[in-house]
Amino acid sequence: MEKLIITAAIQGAELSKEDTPYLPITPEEVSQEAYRSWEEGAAVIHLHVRDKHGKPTQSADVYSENIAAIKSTGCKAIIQCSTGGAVGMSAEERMGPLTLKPEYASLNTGSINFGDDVFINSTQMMEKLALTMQEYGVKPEFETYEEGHIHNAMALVKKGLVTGKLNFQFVLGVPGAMAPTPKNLLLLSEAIPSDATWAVAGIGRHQLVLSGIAVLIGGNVRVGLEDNIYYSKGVLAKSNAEFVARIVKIAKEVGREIATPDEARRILGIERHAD
Ligand code: KMH
Ligand code: ZN
Repeated sequence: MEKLIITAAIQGAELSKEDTPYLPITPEEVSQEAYRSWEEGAAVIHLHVRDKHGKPTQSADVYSENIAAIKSTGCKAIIQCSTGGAVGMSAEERMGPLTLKPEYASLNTGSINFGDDVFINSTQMMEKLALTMQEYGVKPEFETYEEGHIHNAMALVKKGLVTGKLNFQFVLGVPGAMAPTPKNLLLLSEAIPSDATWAVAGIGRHQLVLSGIAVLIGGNVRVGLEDNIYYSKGVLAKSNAEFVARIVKIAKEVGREIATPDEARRILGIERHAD
């Protein structure tokens, strides 16, 4: 089994301090959370950012400010910029951080109901984002919320818009999309090409169970406040680092080693960009 790649999704775009006071919002808070998550064993930071009012933004300037703050802490994790942004943003808006040429970015490969909203990822949007990533030398991670999204991702590959190693993130448990069950996770992990990598991001309390399964069967894991704010029933996590530390503990118990950022680059086929 390959070493375990842990991604920390430290903020997201759909929550606020009202949901949890521990959500990092400012560049200072974001950088501290990224640093602590990396220190505990996260190889990848899935990054969203907020403007001065705490509103989600895809502004390249704000991403740049947050990335500089993260780097200034000494955090060496791979930074994966979101191109999902927040529900309702256009493809143009969402591609903002790509101009910074990050090493890694999320690429959502299908539309879903997202709670009371609709998260739109039309073929045209997916192709535009994939092409822009290709032009900027950014490795995409396919964000898939149900099985049809794997086919959409493979259509991008067939069109030559995504090349090289394929990496999938199965986001399970969004209200409106695929249920966060072990059976569904197995189904998805068997539906992708055998040389692709996969990770699972379970929403809410399902984060822990699905992460545990991934650790055992060779998948990778995404944890963090973007997907789950509770460490245990009724107990808010005080930091993303708590979730990372728990996965490291589980992995160690079952003999799965943790990938460093450089090892994750090799496994995921990511080209290192200069700091
Ligand atoms: N905020 C969600 C609607 C991504 O980062 O690529 C989309 C999202 C996915 O968070
Ligand atoms: Zn996200």
